[in-house]
Amino acid sequence: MFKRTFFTEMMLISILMGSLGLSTVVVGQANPVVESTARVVVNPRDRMDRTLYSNETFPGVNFVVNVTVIDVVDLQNWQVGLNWDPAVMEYVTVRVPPDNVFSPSGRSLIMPPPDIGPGYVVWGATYINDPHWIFNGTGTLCQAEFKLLPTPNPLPITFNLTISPYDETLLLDGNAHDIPFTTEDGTFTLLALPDIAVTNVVPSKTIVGYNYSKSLAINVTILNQDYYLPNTFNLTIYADGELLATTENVTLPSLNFTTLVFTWNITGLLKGNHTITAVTAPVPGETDLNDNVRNQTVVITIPGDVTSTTPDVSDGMVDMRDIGAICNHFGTTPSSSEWNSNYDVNEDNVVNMRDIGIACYNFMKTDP
Ligand SMILES: [Ca+2]
Ligand SMILES: [Ca+2]
Ligand SMILES: [Ca+2]
Repeated sequence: MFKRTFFTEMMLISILMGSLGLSTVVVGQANPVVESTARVVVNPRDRMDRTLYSNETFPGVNFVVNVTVIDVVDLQNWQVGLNWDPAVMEYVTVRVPPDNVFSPSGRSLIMPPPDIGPGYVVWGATYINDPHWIFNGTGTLCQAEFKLLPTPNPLPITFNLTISPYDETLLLDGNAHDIPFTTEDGTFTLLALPDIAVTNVVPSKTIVGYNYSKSLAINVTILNQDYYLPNTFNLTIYADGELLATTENVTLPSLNFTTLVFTWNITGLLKGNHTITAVTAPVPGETDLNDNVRNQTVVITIPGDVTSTTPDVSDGMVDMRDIGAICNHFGTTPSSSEWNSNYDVNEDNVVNMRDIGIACYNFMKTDP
């Protein structure tokens, strides 16, 4: 572990260097007895509610805490030890933010490499005090970054980020004397947030030759984004705003997805844009509802109109751009890496001269 003596020596060197530089600091001067009310506190950056949400703190996603000193007088050196349960979170880094307590001094900081171990980090900073400058007041000492680890514990769980006692956490004045302080540990609660999402709506084709399809297969993928718990969802599919299908009471383990297939009868649909909408009803306690709805457009157009100046987007006209695009997919089948069902105009699972012939038949026709 980081030894207090090491850091104290470093600060004495700092003071000595300051003295050699004609600092007004007198080493050994009696420390005036001041009733200190300084506090060192841990709190999450930008999260004063001290709550971490599982959908923001998946394992691998980092969060940052501030270590703040409140109402300090005559601060020139600080050292902070932080402790945590290594089964819950993992150390990433420590840093001093640009607005840290020593930034008004304009000096380069002297910072030893942090002492890092399982469930703890000890770190500190000071500066060459020449000319004399000290910090008074309230400000950020440093920031520590962690990432949350998966936990088998039932949620919610509460965990602490604890400030080490006096041998590892120090506030020192310009004469390397201790500034008394109290500490406030950080307490965090990780909540299970149920979250279901429609992640994909994939029709068998997105560009349909008018009168060539009787129905489309619609693949809808649902993901349980809840990191910890299974969720049971109901899914409703709409076609052009009309109810097409419902599926109820499908249970997904945490972080698992399923793909459900629906059939959309498109017989008699007119040319133009048509919309498939997949909606999962909120599961109990769910707050992120933006991803519960997903739309997918299907275009019904002149057979052979498969592209435009925007690749793979039809424009209601068959020209050489379309014929060339179909030719570029000539010979492809569903097992081909280049397969794109939109180029199989007649839907016989191969792009060949039949598809090119259909496009040629409709050459330079426009819609409607
Ligand atoms: Ca959701
Ligand atoms: Ca076109
Ligand atoms: Ca074909």
